[in-house]
Amino acid sequence: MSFSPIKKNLELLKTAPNILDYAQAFTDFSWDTIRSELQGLPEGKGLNIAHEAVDRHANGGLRDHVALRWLGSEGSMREFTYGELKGLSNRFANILKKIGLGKGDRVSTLAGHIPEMYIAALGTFKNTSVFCPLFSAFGPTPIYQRLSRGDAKVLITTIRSYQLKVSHQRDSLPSLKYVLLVDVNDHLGDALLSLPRLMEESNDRFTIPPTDPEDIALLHFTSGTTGMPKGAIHVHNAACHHYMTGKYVLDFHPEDVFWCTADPGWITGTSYGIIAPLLHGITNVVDEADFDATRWCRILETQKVSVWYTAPTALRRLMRSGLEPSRNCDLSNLRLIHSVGEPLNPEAVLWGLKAFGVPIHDNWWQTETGGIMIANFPAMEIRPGSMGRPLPGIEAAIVHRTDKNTVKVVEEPDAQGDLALRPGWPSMFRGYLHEEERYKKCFMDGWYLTGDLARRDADGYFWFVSRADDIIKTSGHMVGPFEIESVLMEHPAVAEAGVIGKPDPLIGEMVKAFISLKPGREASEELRLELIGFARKKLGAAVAPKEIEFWDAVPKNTSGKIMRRLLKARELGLPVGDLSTLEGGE
Ligand code: 6R9
Repeated sequence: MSFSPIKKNLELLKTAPNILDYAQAFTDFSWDTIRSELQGLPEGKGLNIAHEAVDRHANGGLRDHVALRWLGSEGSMREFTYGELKGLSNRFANILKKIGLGKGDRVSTLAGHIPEMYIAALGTFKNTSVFCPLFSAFGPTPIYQRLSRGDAKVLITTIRSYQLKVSHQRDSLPSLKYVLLVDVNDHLGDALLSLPRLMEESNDRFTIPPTDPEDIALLHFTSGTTGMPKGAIHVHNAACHHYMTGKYVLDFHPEDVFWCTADPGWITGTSYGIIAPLLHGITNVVDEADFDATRWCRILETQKVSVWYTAPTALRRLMRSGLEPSRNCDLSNLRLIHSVGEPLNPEAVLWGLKAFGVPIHDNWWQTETGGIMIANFPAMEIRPGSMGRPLPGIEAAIVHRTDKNTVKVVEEPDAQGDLALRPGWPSMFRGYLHEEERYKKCFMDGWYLTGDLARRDADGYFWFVSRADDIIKTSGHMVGPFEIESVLMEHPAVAEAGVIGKPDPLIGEMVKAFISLKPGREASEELRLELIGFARKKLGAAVAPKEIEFWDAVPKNTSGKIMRRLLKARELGLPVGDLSTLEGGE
């Protein structure tokens, strides 16, 4: 079913978009011009994200402008101006320096939306160390994987998360030198320190050391189909891309109040929940609480949010809640809604137009791309169900792989193929930490292959088809099936496990596991519940399987790989395709 485009009458828009003519912006675009809109460190000492995001505003006319407005889950509110954020991030950078961290050393956070997380990110950039946030709802196993693969030297977290998820495995994390606790006032040991106390004792002046734009700033873990999570490396120069997309896609204007609902443990929460709005010197709203339909509508109203960046699962939840936001709340400040992370169904786009009085702009990108690549721009006609068109400076194409390890660009409209990007933009990942081969495999014939299948229509709009691999997106969180299977296999009753994403109308995909048991173990409802509990404890409820089904054997191919494609086809009642390589010759 096709849906009518949503046309824009530019004269009726309250604020003139930064890109009025897409084709012209594309032709005129240059990265040098974008770079010249940033300041650079004094005396030509390079480019540092925190200088651009905080210090240059604090030293200029925005010293007293609110940078962060933090809404506590219990109803409290704290504001931080650009001037205050400069001092606090300086203090944090001084702490890192004092405990011996320097360029390239990894600083992890395991905390939700709390002010310390933002201060730590900015202070880490200032010290030219590497910020590596973790999803706070992860259980102990994914946390261990990421701390150990990322060689984290410092972890910032709460006492509760530390005790529940980290302390028992600290001996297996030899790189982890210090844990800084945000909610204790005294040091609990030489390596278990109170962050408030350290902050109090720390100096609020700090000189950012020379920072090469290619110095590593961020490490973000993402999942692969096989193997454990991969650490995507991003550099300080990514700020150019964050700034550019803040300007052209999110369409920031100086008076904007922005709210990004993404969790800081995923890349949207960093690139757009921290960096992009601060680069533009606007006010960034941060809400500590989890999703709640009524609360969210109130935040849009009371905080006078003008630009809102959220995700399809949240929009569908709002849709289901039966609330009519624009009827019950004054949303007269809300100018733009953007969405990312999973396919945004056209019904949600149409509902959004009615419910909020402004359309929802879908956009597409990945942890690896560091920032938005394809978008519905504010001035552009929206085609409900489409991710939009590539950004200026970005070349995107649909390609087919040939059997000679080359790719052929598909010119004909609406043909399905691999979504590919021409590498070279500033926020492009520079590698997977310690995994050169895995990185190289992402490229073919001068293209970066994204792992997504898509099509492009005759007018250059891109339409998402599916992942090309077995990666699962559940409530917008990326989950690697191998990581889940490995945990399930740790249970003494489990012989084999295969994990898939089962389509779900609300959360996009639900994690489902198929399990075969060891000889002598009987499938039962009790064991099923035990396994669900086991997985939740180790992985965290957000990524653990919600459904488990017992099978006599989990299908594998002749080289022993689990055939998730077959599991999924069976689950969906689809033809199972060519099974000639299946073990046992089914
Ligand atoms: C930013 C982020 C990336 C994967 C991506 C694709 C899916 C993202 C989408 C979308 C359909 C959109 N994805 N945006 N699918 N429409 N607008 O989400 O990064 O967690 O690395 O996920 O998410 O499959 O390849 P990440």
